[in-house]
Amino acid sequence: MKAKSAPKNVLVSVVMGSDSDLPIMTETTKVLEEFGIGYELILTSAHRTPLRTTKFAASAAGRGVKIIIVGAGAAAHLAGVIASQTILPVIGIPIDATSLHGLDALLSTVQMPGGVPVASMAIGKAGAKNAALFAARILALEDKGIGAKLSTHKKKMSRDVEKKQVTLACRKS
Ligand code: RP5
Repeated sequence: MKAKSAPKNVLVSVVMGSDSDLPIMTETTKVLEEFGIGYELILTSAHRTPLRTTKFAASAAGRGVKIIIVGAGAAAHLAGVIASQTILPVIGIPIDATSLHGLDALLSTVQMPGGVPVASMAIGKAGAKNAALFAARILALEDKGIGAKLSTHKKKMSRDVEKKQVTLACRKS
């Protein structure tokens, strides 16, 4: 875990339960980088390092973090455990890490008891990407620069589909 205070520009904590989650969580960090949103990477586990997890969750808001993104697989309690110890918005990414292909992690992440919200994304890479975009949408409420980047991103997606349509049409003829 990082030192007591996060660097000034860190708005998002990107947390994962194991370094084996990194290939998926890279989808999150790629988008945060694209949007110029400062983040920190935190490795902690609800089950293997419960005290470290508590220390992180309890200190995040005080260090200036605004949003916590959490990826975990297996019986994925990490996002919920963190959400139970902070009032920051927590976005969970279920990761496919067992023979249940992420369904275990999805249910553990999404089926939170009333009173402790976790915004659960889809399993795997799409969820990891969307977690960063969701964080950007929250930050855009108070940051016009990020809002402008989101609008540009949306338009680009639309243009890309149009281009693919042209490519498909050419292939057919
Ligand atoms: C969870 O268990 C982690 O988030 C990871 O997805 C899964 C497996 O971890 P490793 O056994 O690969 O370290 O805590």
